Amino acid sequence: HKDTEVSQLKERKPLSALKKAMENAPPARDFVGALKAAHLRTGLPALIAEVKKASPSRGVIRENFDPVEIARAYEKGGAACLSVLADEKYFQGSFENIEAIRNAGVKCPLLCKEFIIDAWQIYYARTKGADAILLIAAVLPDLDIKYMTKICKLLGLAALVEVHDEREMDRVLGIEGIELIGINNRNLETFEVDTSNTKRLLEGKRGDLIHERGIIVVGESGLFTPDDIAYVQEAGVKVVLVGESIVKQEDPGKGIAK
Ligand code: IGP
Repeated sequence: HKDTEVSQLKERKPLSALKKAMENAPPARDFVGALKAAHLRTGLPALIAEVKKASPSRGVIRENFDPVEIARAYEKGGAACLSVLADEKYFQGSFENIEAIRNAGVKCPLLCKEFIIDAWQIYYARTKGADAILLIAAVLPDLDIKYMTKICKLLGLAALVEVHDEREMDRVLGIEGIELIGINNRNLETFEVDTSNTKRLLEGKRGDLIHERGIIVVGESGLFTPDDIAYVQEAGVKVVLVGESIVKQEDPGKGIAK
């Protein structure tokens, strides 16, 4: 993702303007708390429902895409939190979508889905009303993950640190203070999905360590059927992140189990 166009970085607002925008932003809400509460209430994996128009592997997933309408349907359907694509180039998302959903009064906490490569983007996401930030281990050195999770904490944001293989999982487990780890079942280079990825990465010592530390694991990508959800739950996840299979439904909130 070297060539990811990070439009917000091209037009960096001066720090004074950014600070002011952060002060005026609606306060950060408890993303992790919402996930825990939903899981406790139902005994099922809590759902992070993704607002996603298109993807590099599938092209346009939903033609008449209204982010606020989709977000409202997810909330009504029982999603605990939402993930909102901000990346423009590959996913046709935007930071304005985050802002619009937040301003529409949707109560589910919002994860900003952007390729974060510079800490400045975290502050920017906060000005748009984000409650959580995705940090992708495949594109960030350990030191960056360390200081970016600290910045998130200082701003009251949750950090979801995403891994897709054992090597990345071990790197992330070597960093203190990580609360949320996402296991991506999609290989970011080949786009292939394999839900057994989640299971493999939670076996043995890694799973024990995650359990001991009380880290919450999110199963991400390629989850389509109740069997898929049951499979990753069995593997140890308490939260799932689902996009395609629900965003393409006529009523995106309908299939969600409360
Ligand atoms: C959702 P799916 O297969 O349900 O649409 O996947 C989500 O996991 C996926 O969009 C995703 C993603 C990412 C997108 C996971 N990690 C990083 C962009 C960047």
